Amino acid sequence: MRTSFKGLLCLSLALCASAAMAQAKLRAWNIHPDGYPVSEAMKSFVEQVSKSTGGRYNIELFNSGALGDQPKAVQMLKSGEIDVAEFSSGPLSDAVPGIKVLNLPFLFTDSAHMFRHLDGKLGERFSANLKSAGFVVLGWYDGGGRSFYCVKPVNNLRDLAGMNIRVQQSEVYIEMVKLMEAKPVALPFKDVLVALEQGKVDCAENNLPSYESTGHYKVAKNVYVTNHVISPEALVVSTKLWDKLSKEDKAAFAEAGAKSAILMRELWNKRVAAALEATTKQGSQFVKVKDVSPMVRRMGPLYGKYMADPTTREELLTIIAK
Ligand code: BDP
Repeated sequence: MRTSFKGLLCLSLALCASAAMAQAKLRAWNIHPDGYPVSEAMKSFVEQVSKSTGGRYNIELFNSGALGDQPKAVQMLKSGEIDVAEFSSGPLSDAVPGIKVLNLPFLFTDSAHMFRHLDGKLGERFSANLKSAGFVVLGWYDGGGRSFYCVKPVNNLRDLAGMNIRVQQSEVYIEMVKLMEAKPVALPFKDVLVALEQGKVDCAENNLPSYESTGHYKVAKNVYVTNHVISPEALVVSTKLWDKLSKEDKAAFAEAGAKSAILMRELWNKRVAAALEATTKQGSQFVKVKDVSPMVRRMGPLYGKYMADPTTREELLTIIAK
């Protein structure tokens, strides 16, 4: 049988068309630069999904907040404009009040304590809350301990009073800084360095890897090590995408998410040590808080509020209990 040129062309076009139809193009949002633990873990997630679904899902990863800042991305994921993202619990909890307790100061003692809860029953409850709001959690990532850092020296809590302190766009963080008698200034992550340089804010608060990767350490050399929030982060996909996935594809996404979380946590610990070393070399001064109880006492109204709220009370009690 002889196949005409026209026939071959039709055949290859049909194959191309069906391949194009079979490959879904998705967009993933990330605030961090290439090489950061979150970025590396997301990259591994993207590769693993592609591998385990035979290339049917082509996820393009946009790093460094290229698609917008975090509060905007939270809305974009909810509406299905983006499909995958990695969020800090701060801005995420403004869209999902049921997870607000995760931002409470001095709730978790360290990341191990946090993951004991997040990898267990409580994590399932938070995931269910997130899912009903449009976010399907595929992995809990580590946001580590956040501390304050300032342009001027800080030796105790009193030194922070009256300061303009940059916080994430997140209710709990704003309330926390007010209770410290300082002034919260909610700013997008990418604007913090300039705000510190121009004196629009005196201080900010973050974990060590972000303190280093953003260059904040060049201006705010005085770190007051409070670890006031041990902050969870989450790799999420939109429920819009999730609902369209087959049972097998859901399993592939979930497995890739879980694996990426393991990788992220390993990379995180190394990065914390490297950031401490690098910023110390560059002249950052670290003053460890001697006693957190005065700060904890000031947070009283915040704890009271979440204890009184039936949507958060049970979670809070579970964490306090162990
Ligand atoms: C970093 C978090 C990132 C937040 C950022 C911030 O990983 O998700 O956007 O802090 O403070 O540690 O805005």
